[in-house]
Amino acid sequence: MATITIMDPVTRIEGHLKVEVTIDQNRVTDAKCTGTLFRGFEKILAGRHPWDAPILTQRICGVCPISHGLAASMALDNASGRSVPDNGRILRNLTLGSNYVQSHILHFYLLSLLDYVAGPQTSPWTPAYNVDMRFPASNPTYPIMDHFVQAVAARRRAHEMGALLSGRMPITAAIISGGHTVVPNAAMITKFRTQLNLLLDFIRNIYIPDSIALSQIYSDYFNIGGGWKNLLAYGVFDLNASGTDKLFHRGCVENATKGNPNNVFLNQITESVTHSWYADATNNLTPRSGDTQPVYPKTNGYSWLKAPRHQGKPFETGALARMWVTGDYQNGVSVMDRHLARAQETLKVAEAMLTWLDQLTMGAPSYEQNNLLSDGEGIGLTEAPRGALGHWVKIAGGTIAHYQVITPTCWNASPQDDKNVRGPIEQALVGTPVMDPTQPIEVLRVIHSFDPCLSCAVHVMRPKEEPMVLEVPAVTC
Ligand code: NFE
Repeated sequence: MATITIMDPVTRIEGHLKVEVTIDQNRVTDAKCTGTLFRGFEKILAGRHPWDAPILTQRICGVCPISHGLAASMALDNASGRSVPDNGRILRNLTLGSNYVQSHILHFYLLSLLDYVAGPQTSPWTPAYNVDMRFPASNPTYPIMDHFVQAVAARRRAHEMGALLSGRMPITAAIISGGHTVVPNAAMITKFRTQLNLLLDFIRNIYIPDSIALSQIYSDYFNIGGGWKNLLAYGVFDLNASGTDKLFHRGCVENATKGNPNNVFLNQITESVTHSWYADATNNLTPRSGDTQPVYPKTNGYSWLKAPRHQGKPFETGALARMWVTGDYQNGVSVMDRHLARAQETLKVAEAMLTWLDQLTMGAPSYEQNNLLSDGEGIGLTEAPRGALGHWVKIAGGTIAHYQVITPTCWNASPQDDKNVRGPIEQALVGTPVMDPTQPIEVLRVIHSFDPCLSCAVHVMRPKEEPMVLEVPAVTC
């Protein structure tokens, strides 16, 4: 007899996700992903000064704020026709690269590994499911728990590198429309290079071997969690001023097709709200004309996430999609392929950062001054660590008239669309074997392989209590 298991909240992700799976004869037969909070940043931005967008949208999430600051800045660059000097482009890449490295290390060691290794029976490793833990925790020749602790230090190092170039992390005021506010100097670059080399040691000698060891011990997970196998990337890390050359390319593939990817058609990206708590009048709009009109409760609605589609189809985004579209990794689409592609991407980005450091020009500007924008429209497309990220802005009379954000997790954790087609994580869960429905560790492994961040996808909540008024006392100096 089929049983329904509800995981609410799913832990060791960012933000609030509820997943409901139907399990029949020890196999998942249906799945529903629910984003349980309303984000509302599109509403917050309306009427604000355009230059507020890179600052405010970074508050969407503390894990990938750099990507939001960059996407907002790129949208404003695009709207104003502003160009970014080479130093600005490279500093943006280095800041984002630092954020990628910290995010991927965080994901593998702190958010995912404990699905495979029984950690010490103490907080923060407990409570936890305790089935099918094949990765030995205390093997003297392979001290995975030592690596876990080293990963915390490595992640801090990556944050410190970002802070060297862009001020306090994780959220920075340094990435703005027109470039980057920092003028590089030799001391800064030397310190950054020293930290990066230490980080590269960790990635090459610890993270990559750990990801390979995991994939060998759990090789069955190359056949679990594939889903639709449609992959999409906007591309990221501009290598020239026009952005036509990128470290990771733009493109998409269907059913894990190898070879040259297809084009991404921006006017064929739409968001279905049939199963989302938004007004049906806004169904299947492109983000250029999309709207954020909450309707709760709603018949057939089960998530605060909309359902983004390209040419009407669901697409997975993330490190595997980037690596696949660029031709760096085309082994397959599965739980273990996501982990391996993410680890290999971390190395590729860190190695590229070393070369970018050499391309900075001391004393050259990082920012192009330009007139204040009063009317215009722009799109900022980049890649956050978790995948394709887009910001769409319209400006009228000097303020933001319209703003829409589609995050990677909105693509990945989307609910069903108007044709009742499941989102990527939902589909990846179908067919997953579950040994013990009371401890569905296999379900958790599939979900975690996408590295979901529901903070990015949904954010603002209204507590039941009365509004709280905070008075900030005057400061006398
Ligand atoms: Ni909150 Fe984010 C990333 C973005 S995921 S972490 O990476 O954009 O939706």
